[in-house]
Amino acid sequence: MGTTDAVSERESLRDLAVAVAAEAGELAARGQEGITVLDTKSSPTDVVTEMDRATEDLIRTRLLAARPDDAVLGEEGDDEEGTSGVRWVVDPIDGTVNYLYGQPDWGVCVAAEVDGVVVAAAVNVPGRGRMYEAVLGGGARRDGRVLQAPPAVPLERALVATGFGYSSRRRLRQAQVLQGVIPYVRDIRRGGSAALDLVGLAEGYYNAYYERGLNLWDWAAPSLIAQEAGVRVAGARGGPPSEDLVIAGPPGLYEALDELLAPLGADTDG
Ligand code: LIP
Repeated sequence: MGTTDAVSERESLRDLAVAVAAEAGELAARGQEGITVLDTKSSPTDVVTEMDRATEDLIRTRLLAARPDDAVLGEEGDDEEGTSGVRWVVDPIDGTVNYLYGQPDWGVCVAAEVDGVVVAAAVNVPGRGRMYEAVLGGGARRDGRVLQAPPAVPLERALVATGFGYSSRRRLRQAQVLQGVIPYVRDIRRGGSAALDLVGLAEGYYNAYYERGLNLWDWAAPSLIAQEAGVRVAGARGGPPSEDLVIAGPPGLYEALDELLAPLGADTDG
């Protein structure tokens, strides 16, 4: 595929991601009041609501109606195989506990991979009236406004976002890691949504972010938006982001946070 064709495909995938994330966000927002727990997953606090499932069903229906040969990987449904080389990676409601408690900080995440590389993304945050989108090599925007993350600050002046898993064993370990971080940074924020943490770096709401235990659907879409806004998103020691660890920050600060986390074993359960 030529360069022009590739750019055109990426923009088309972005447009579809934005349209589907917008409709899904409206559905989820309408269903938030009075929502209750439908089921639990990895622990009693790892909850799923009927809106998680209904929102992902809508996203899958719209994506496959438009592009029936694509694959889909989503948090709540079965993997859908495809033949086109495009795979959609979907988190219908990232920040599920925030959503359950009636809070605004949750997001609908839709990312498109082409041959394993995320090339287009949308994160819809209905509670804040914000739509984030990005195309690989084409920049990141929030409601049409170009996003450029602030430059690195020294670690001791960095506001660092992080999150914690759902199992008590991992949370104890993450609290131990946090003891090795909190004395050396400006402060910590725990917002409850990896997606909002990562797009928050693009906005300048935070200087850096790290978390262990994320699934691909938690970070695929927001990490492209952050990267296109100038943020480095990787795993430990410059490796790929993964369930082991995601670290994000502008160049210079990513490396400083990675160096702080390395001896703490932030990418292991001890
Ligand atoms: C959430 C992540 C968050 C993490 C939570 C949870 P969910 O995803 O976005 O960063 O700290 O424990 O995993 O479950 O709301 O889709």
